[in-house]
Amino acid sequence: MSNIIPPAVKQAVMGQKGAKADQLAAHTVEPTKDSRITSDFGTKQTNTDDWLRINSKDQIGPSLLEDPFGREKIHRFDHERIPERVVHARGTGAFGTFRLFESAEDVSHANILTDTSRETPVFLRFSTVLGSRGSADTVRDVRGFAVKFYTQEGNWDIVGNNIPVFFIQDAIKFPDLIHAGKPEPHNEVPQAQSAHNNFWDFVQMHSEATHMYMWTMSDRAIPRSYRMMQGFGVNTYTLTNASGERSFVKFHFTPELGVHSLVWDEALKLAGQDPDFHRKDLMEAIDNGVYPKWKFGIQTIDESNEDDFDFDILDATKVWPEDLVPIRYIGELELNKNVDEFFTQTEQVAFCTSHVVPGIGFSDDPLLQGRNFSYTDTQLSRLGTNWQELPINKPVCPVMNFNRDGAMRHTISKGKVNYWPNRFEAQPPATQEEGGYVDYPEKVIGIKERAKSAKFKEHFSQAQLFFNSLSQIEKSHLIAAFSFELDHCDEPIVYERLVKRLADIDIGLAQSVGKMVGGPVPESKRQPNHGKKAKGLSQLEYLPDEPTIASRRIGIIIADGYDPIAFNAMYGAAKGAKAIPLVISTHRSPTFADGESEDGKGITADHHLEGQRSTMFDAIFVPGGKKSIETLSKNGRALHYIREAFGHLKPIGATGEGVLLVEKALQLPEHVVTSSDHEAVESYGVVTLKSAQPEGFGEVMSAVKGAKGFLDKFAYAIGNHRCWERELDGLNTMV
Ligand code: HDD
Repeated sequence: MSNIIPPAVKQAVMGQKGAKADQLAAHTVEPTKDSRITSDFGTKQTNTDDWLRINSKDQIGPSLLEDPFGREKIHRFDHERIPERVVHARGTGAFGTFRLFESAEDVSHANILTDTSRETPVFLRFSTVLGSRGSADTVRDVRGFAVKFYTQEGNWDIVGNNIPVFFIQDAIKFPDLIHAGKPEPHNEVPQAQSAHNNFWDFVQMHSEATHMYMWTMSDRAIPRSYRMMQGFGVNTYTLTNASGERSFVKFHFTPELGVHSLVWDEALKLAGQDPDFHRKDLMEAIDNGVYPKWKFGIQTIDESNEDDFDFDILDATKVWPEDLVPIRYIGELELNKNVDEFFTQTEQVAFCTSHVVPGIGFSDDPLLQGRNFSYTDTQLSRLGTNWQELPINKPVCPVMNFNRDGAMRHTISKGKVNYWPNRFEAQPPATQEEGGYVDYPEKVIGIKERAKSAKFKEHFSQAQLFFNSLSQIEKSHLIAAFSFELDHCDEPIVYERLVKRLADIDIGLAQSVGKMVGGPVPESKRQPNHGKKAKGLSQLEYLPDEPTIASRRIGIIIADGYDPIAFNAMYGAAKGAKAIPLVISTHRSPTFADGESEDGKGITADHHLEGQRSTMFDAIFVPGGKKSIETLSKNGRALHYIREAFGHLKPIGATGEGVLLVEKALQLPEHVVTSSDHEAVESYGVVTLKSAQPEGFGEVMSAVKGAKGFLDKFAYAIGNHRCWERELDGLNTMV
């Protein structure tokens, strides 16, 4: 049964590769040199700058209402905006491909989960939750991870997040949660953050939110890149195999590049310095051919084992610990094409949890059940009826039914009848053999009531599990995040209650936060911390499959008189390793190398020091050159660049006189930044080579441990993302 595709579908999707691309192409216009501006009704226009008016000699006269072109242009502009998403308004998306490398036919008959020869086109939209459409990318928030699979049997949407659990167990509470998190009603403050009284008031009173806010206060909520986050379906879905057996399932996406975050000070600064940081990062990587990839995995539980756990497997505030239910990786998702137009693709894409295909179904997870209503409903107010016909939302397989009419209907449906059954037997529903969706015959006996089962009432065990599983660094970031957020709450009842609540998780946590935010510091725990840990919760467990610096941004800081040998070695090697070297000079008019006279060509820097700050780079490199370093040593911004990058735990490389600049900027005790004349030395993520002889450099940048050349050592430091030892030893105070 698993491979039965209705003949009509088969025909329409032959040559599936690119089926979505072909469909979109049919709706895409691209102006050519010969294109001319026309009105919306097609008439070519000669002047789109002056409204038609009656002027007298040298004097402007009244504009004429008669002008159809003027009216049309203003009218179209007046109506450009559609309502932004009520949550997840800020986002960005890209196209890609899903490939299956292992069939999951033992648990599902869905073709997308069984046919390893297929490539399924996808669209993925990332988002923040609380901010409005124009808010900053790097705020502390959950990130949305919504995937639309354009399968041959219809669209399948996984509308997930980068955190595996949720704040509430029942969809009916969603409006309260979001009202509490969004700007407060009396003054519309604050934008795009949970650091305010209402949010913490609400989650404190809803103890089921405890586990989730432990995650949002962790570094997961300030990702370095959308490309470096996990994706989770969060809810429990079901799979049914060809024999009709059903299992429960959770969906996972694990990034090839590892899971990495910004540091908080950097995230705060980036929100102002480059509010589009994450969307630009995604586009830049795809444009550079470093396609983001995720392994796709499933955790499954046989229906007969539903009650075997001390938590309810339908409760979205709980993870299924990997030690109990291992993840089985069966596929890969790659993003490989940026959108052509933001509005018609990223803004108009509409995801619905209710979009499933045969072999995949829902569970009784009370959050999922409510979501299945909400998403289709919200698209009506956001996009209007017939939103499914928009090119980005249209399935690649045929859509045939008797749903008709409504505003903006595009499809022209031929035929004498628009109902079933009909005398022509036209368009009957599909049989199971033809690929029709068959609902699982679930037996349900129960009492109609507004209540949930007993296991849903336990709220702290997994919050403790998460906290216990974090590394020391992650725990200290979590404490700092709570301290920041509660400092923004000015009503003592809010922060005092929340600190008390933290004693339900861990007394040390409650005391550390309590001391920072004020009010009585709890003296004893309210719940014993069970002390257990689990696999897969600390993000430091997720390192890249292959150590790599691909797509990492390296800022190379120079001024006139820079050392061209060191510069070229770094620039070429970084390009070779698919990293992104960017030249930052004191100015963007040409910068001249040591020995190059001003009538030479010089190089044009990508940016000057004031234009892009250290926050926008993963690593900083300073080549030598006597004159260049003399200039940079007197430049406060250059010194700040290095100090700030060090404070944000980023790798710093320097050669020749560049080492002196780094020493001057950091003023660290001697043992911290060591350097040698003859070989590359790495200390606390600072890699130096004083002599800067070409042989000390090496030629390529490979992020593998143990290599000797300067470039390798620097690449290894970059591949490790950040130097946590600096923070552990208290050296990172200079931000
Ligand atoms: Fe939701 C959007 C993820 C619970 C109601 N949600 C939305 C998006 C994501 C999520 C990623 C953005 C989709 C896009 O990019 O267009 N939502 C989640 C997750 C949840 C969750 C992982 C918990 C498991 N959501 C949730 C509940 C409700 C909603 C319980 C309502 C009962 N969500 C919506 C919505 C949105 C939305 C109002 C706004 C825009 C949209 O749907 O298309 O319907």
